[in-house]
Amino acid sequence: MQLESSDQIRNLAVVGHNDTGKTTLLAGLLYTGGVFNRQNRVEDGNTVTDFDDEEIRRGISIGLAVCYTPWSDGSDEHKLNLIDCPGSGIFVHETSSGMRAADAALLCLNAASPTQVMAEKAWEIAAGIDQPVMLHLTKMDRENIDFEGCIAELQQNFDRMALPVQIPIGDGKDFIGVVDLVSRKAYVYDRDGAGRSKVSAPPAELEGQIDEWRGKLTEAVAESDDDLMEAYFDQGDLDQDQLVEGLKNAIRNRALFPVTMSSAGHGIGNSALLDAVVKLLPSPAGSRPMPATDIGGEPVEIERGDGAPVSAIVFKTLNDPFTGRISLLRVAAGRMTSDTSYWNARREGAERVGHLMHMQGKTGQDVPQLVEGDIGGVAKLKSSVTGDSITSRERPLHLGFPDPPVAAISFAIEPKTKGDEEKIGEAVLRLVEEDPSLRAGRDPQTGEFLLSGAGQLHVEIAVSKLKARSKVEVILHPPKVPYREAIRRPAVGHGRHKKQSGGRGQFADCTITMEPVATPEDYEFVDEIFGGSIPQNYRPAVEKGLLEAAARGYLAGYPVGNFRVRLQDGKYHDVDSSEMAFKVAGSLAFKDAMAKAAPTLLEPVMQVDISTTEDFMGDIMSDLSSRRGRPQGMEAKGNAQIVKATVPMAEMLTYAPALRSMTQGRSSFTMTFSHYEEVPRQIQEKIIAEAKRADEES
Ligand SMILES: Nc1nc2c(ncn2[C@@H]2O[C@H](COP(=O)(O)OP(=O)(O)O)[C@@H](O)[C@H]2O)c(=O)[nH]1
Ligand SMILES: [Mg+2]
Repeated sequence: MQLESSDQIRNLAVVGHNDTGKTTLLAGLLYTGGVFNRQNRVEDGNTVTDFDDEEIRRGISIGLAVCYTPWSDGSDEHKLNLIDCPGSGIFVHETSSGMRAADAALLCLNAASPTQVMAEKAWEIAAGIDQPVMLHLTKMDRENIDFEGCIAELQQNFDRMALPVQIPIGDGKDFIGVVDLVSRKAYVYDRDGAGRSKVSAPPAELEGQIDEWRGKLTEAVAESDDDLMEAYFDQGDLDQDQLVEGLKNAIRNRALFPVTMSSAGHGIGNSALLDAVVKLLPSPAGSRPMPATDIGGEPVEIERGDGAPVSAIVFKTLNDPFTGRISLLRVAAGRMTSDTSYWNARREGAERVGHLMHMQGKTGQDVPQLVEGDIGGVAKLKSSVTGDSITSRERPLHLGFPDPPVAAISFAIEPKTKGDEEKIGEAVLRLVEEDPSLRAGRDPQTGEFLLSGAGQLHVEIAVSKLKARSKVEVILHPPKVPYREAIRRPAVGHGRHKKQSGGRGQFADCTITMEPVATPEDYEFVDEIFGGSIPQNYRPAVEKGLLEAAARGYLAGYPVGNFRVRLQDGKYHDVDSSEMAFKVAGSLAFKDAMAKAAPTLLEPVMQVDISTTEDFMGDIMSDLSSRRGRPQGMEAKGNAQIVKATVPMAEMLTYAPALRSMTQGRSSFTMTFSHYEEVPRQIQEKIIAEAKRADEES
């Protein structure tokens, strides 16, 4: 569709918990808006926004997806860009990315049970970026829905100023439509799913309710603005224009949160919702500019309007096996045109934008331009990835974008077929590009290829995608813990390598002292040889042999790290000594010293921050202590409590699912490496015994 100005656009992030009916609602709105001539269903796997194979197979939204519908308010045609955001906590980065690209959030809440974790998270994200929110009650066709109770719950959970702008007509199976409180019109629907209504006068028996709710709305609007307050006192009411304009402003300023409702499964409420979005929610031009910093990192306000320099954020990268790579863009300022060269400030390079598209899920329709505020896609960008800004070369800047969360769980991945290692690396790289909250890389110590994400399901889905797209199958297992070995006291070690077998023999002899130093990373080699008991050119060979032995470990095969070596004495032979012989002597001296230096095992200890609520605190603390955790204190942050603790990594490998089931998904955690610490005696013995067994088996 052709667009002239950003007043015609509404950008809406559709957010809320899993299973509230968001994807169904969007499919319904596209039907109502005339994009499709039928209601597509999640069950049939044909919705526009759940297009990924994994989404269809699992019946849940995993990645954000965009679609749009035209909608007219009677005089002007509008383009409603709708971003379907996943509703499970582990994909919260997708949700915050989608919200960043929108000007308002449509927070969907199951009318039968409106309090849900992901709704709370989305609410917090909206508050953090100062974004207007429309609350939307879904599945209004369900039995026993208590509308007034719902509103009270929303006011308690979210904001006192959560107020209906519509009320339901009928309930349960008899829910047939809504009354728009602002226009006092009734929208009544057939249950055919098309979602286009007959607009009529409201049923007489609802008049009392309408007056009551409209009164509350009017009062709240008056309360949000001093001038309106004055008018309200003078007139005893607000006139229609005052109410509409005041309501729009209050919504934009987050002083009021309008509540709408639907039964998308039957198309009831669709057209009323589209009307409300167009009438009440801000267009890009009426929204605050997207946050930005200049290339020096200083905050700047972007210029908007006619002739403004172009800036756009890449908020998602799709990698479809058939359509290839598509970057989703939100234009923050200016008018972006096809076949134009722009600039990527982070890469400091030109970025050629080919065909711009309006997107319905993964399908694009070529358009010559994207006007300011619009959302669209572009194929095959050369270098820009999710989170990058595309701007004019003259006015480079960075648009604000959420950082991916720290990964909560890691798995080691291994190809089922030997030799697929390289293929995996390539394919994983593409996945990370699509989903920046996945991390991948080789652990330098254990050599394992690690794939990390926000939760087990997150990593499992990545593995399914690898299989489906790149035809590589991998095995997942918990990562190896990178233990280290260390010494606790100084010791002298002697190494002598002597072999006489026919011709030329081998001879080397050295004496070293090993002593512990504070941190595992520290290592020092001190040459204390006076005179020539070992000639200069052989001394590095001693060090080399010793270091190779240290890397192989002494107790259980883990590298030894926290020591200083003094090379003190030795012997050599004019003919039989060689570098090789001194390397062997060095490794023998190392082993000799280790045996006397009270060797021990060290384990990585993680700093763990758990965000939870008061009621789960007791369970979390006692579980942490069973994991050898040490509490470091607590901190209140809004409604949440942050529990801080240090816990050995070995005890945290399966923490994500444990925490989820312990707290019904109402907690999250982050984990970063803190320091190395000695493993308790008994556990050491087990690890050493296990290493011996593995060694014998191999
Ligand atoms: N009764 C009823 N069920 C619905 C309605 N909308 C969606 N559903 C069902 O709720 C389930 C979840 O829907 P979906 O759109 O995938 O929710 P999402 O996870 O929020 O995207 C599906 O089985 C839908 O068929 C509705 O209006 N009424
Ligand atoms: Mg969905």
